[in-house]
Formats: sequence, structure tokens, C-alpha cells
Amino acid sequence: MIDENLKKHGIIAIVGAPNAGKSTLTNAILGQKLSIVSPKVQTTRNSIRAIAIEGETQIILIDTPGIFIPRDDKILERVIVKSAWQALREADQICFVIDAESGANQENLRILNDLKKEDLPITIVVNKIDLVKKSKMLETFAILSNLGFIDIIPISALQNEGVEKLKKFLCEKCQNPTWIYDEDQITDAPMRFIASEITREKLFLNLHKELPYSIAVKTDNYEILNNGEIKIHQTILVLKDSQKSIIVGKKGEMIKKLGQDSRLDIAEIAGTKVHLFLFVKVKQDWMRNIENFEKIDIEKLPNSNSNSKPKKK
Ligand SMILES: Nc1nc2c(ncn2[C@@H]2O[C@H](COP(=O)(O)OP(=O)(O)OP(=O)(O)O)[C@@H](O)[C@H]2O)c(=O)[nH]1
Ligand SMILES: [Mg+2]
Repeated sequence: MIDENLKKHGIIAIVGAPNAGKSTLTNAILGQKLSIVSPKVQTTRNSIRAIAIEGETQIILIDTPGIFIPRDDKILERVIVKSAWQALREADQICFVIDAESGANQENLRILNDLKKEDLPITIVVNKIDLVKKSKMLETFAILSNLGFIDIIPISALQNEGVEKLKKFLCEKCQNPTWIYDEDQITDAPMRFIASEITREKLFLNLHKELPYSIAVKTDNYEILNNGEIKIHQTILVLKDSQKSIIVGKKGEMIKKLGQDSRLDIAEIAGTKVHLFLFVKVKQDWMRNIENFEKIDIEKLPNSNSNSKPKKK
């Protein structure tokens, strides 16, 4: 039984360079898939909260997009990086994730330097330790401790190594009174946003080169049927006809595969059968207009039914 008087919470921003494994780590601490993951950089575009519980502590993780220097003419890049910085300003703690292969390289040191200005406690997590030799690890640790960092924790988020220890460590850092979310809630993001993200992940995993970066997914309709099953209509927005052909594939095979992969993952998170209908639309200008982007990926939804929040099963 949880003692109501001992309940506490903390907000921890998971930040770092693109591809460091922030979303993989978020899912590992949460204990289930929520945030999307791919081998490509800039997979996460919007910050998303994952709510984990450990004993009396509610650990609220904010999985943020990777921090990099955006190009002036790329609105999407600027929105992505802005979302990361905004999110971390809502946090009590920063968990800075480093890819062990990159170690204390220039990029990571530059981000760390900028993070220091935020005046929040920083824990450094060295991830992907399964990929490096001990000597590389020691070198990274030495550089970071010389810079004055005390909390440096090695993990492999993919292999779930060190994650439990990190979770307990972060719990100690969570010292605000009470819980701020329901016990069984795993995120504050609406299920229809999660559904768009899952389809975007499948596009990242199945399509090559630059194509995934010029794509957005919009959930047009998310309906809970009388039998509890869910019917979803989504539009995949692309910039050109040629991109549409690639997504549809020969005899529609690609879009069929994308739909199947996405449907299974959405069903897993929603805990019920999902009927998913995908459409591809050419919208030449969707990336040029910042409002377009925000409307597509950060949906503000009027209908509370379709706005339901994913819960622990
Ligand atoms: N070998 C290994 N791979 C990992 C580990 N953690 C994550 N990865 C892989 O690294 C890639 C990037 O992981 P993500 O979790 O999407 O990284 P991210 O930091 O969220 O990336 P962005 O959202 O694009 O900034 C994926 O292919 C993961 O499977 C790890 O501990 N070991
Ligand atoms: Mg990510």
C-alpha cells in the first residue's frame, strides 16, 4: 500500500544530441513503449511526457527532441530544437544523455555548456555502453568529472542495463509533494497524437534517405466504437507526387505494410483492436509554414472522447 503522505513527484527532462537514445531510455524507465524510436536523427519532433511510478514517487520524464544547431532556412529544425529547450525549462532536473561512442565530444560539450546556463541540476547518462570498450568509457568519465560533473551514470537503454539503478537514482531527485497525474496514466499526450507518432515511426523505419524528414502524419479521425475497438483515419502529408508513390509502393505494398506495423503498435498501447486507414496527400507547403507544422504535430483537440490519455494496462 502506498502511504498518501509520502507521495512525491519530480519532472525530469531527458535531453541530448540527436540519436543519443533519449526515447529508448524514456520507454525503458516507463517499462513500455510510448515514445517513438528509430536509427535516424530527429525522430522525436515534439517533447512528450512519460509518467513512471516507483514506490511513492511519480517520475515525470519529458522525452525531448535532440538538440542541434538548426539551419536558418529550416522551420522544422527550428521548431524541433525550440521544443527541446522549452520542455527542459519546465523540469526540476536535467538528465543529459550521451551516446557512449560519441563520448565527451565537441557537440556534447557544447550542449552541456548551454545546459549549465539553465541553472538546473544535471545528471549525465552515458548510454549505449554495449557498443564501446572500457577504455573509451573511462576517457569519457575522466573528461566529464574534470569538468565538475559528479552524477555520471553508465547504461544501455536498449539492453536494459543500469536502467533500474538510474530510475532509483532519479527517484531520490524527485522531492515535490504529492502526485500530479492519475496512478494509471502513462502520458498526458492524447492517444490520437500517439497514434500519429507511431505511424511516423513506421515511415522512419521503412523509408530511406531524406524522405522521412519531409513527412508529417495527422490523425483526422479517432473513434472509439461501441464494442471498444478503435477506428482511426490518418493522413500522411508529403511534399511531392514522387514521395507519394514511394509511400504507396508497388501495388500498394508499402502502405499496406506501414498500416499493419502501425496498427499493431497502436493496439498494444491502446489495449484494444485497432482499425487503421491511411491516406497519402501531397501538400507542397506543409514544411514552409510554422503554423502548419504546429497544427499537424501538436494537436489541440476539442473532443474529449478521442482525446483519451493512454493508461497502464
Ligand atoms: N546499441 C545500442 N543502441 C541503442 C541504445 N539506446 C538506443 N539505441 C539505438 O539508437 C537509435 C536512436 O534511438 P532513439 O531512442 O530514437 O534516440 P533519440 O535520442 O530519441 O533520437 P532523436 O529523437 O532523433 O533525437 C535507435 O536505433 C536505438 O535502437 C543502446 O543502449 N545501445
Ligand atoms: Mg527521440
